[in-house]
Amino acid sequence: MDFKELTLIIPAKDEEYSLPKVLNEILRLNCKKTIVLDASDKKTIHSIKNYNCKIIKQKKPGYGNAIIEGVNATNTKYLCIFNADGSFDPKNLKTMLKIAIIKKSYIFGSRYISGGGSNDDSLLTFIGNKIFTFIKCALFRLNLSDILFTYIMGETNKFKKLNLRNSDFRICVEIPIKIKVNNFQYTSFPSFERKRLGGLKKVNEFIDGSLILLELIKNFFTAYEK
Ligand SMILES: Nc1nc2c(ncn2[C@@H]2O[C@H](COP(=O)(O)OP(=O)(O)OP(=O)(O)O)[C@@H](O)[C@H]2O)c(=O)[nH]1
Ligand SMILES: [Mg+2]
Repeated sequence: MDFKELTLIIPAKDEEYSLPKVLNEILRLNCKKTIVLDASDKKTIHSIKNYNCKIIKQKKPGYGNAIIEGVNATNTKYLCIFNADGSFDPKNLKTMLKIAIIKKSYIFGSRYISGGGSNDDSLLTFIGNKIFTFIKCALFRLNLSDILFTYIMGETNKFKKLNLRNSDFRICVEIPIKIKVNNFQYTSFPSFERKRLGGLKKVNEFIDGSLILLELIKNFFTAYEK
């Protein structure tokens, strides 16, 4: 198995306290690393000037656009969405890649299966994550235990075929629904969510939570496939 065939897409906005530590941790991994930076963010780019990574300044704002632009710029066979805040444990990457290759499937890191967990969940996010995952899996018959973690690895050409459109955090629900609609294989892998290393979270539980819920309902009626 060759890490050279993997690109980590690292979306980052105001992560000057976390991203250098994240890069230190993954420095020795022989995969490509593409940082997709919010265009207004000057501090993060300064904080990583000594690291040799590909940096893309996103053209359109929002987390979703960062993922879309990162996917479009990737030319390795596999890619993985990898947060810049330290919450994703890189020790999972090797096994995730192995499974992606053997099963030809997308891998979803999951906090809520045996072997996974979280240091970062509050009671609110724990309950919210459970409810959203339940609603989504019931509505779309998806067999996933954690839809909002977004530690997702898969084949780059299959990501490109999803034709992702959401500019913000709603892309977290668009990805698995479209994987299901396209009949692509997917599976879960236990992962432990660590606390962010520094800086502030960008997700607002109420605003983004409501948007995600509305997106789920909208998709139930319009479904991307119809
Ligand atoms: N390029 C880019 N990255 C973003 C944007 N919004 C969020 N991110 C990054 O996306 C990742 C996920 O955002 P977080 O703020 O960690 O969201 P979260 O995991 O719900 O929040 P925490 O619980 O604090 O970790 C982080 O690496 C952010 O820096 C954006 O608009 N543009
Ligand atoms: Mg985070």
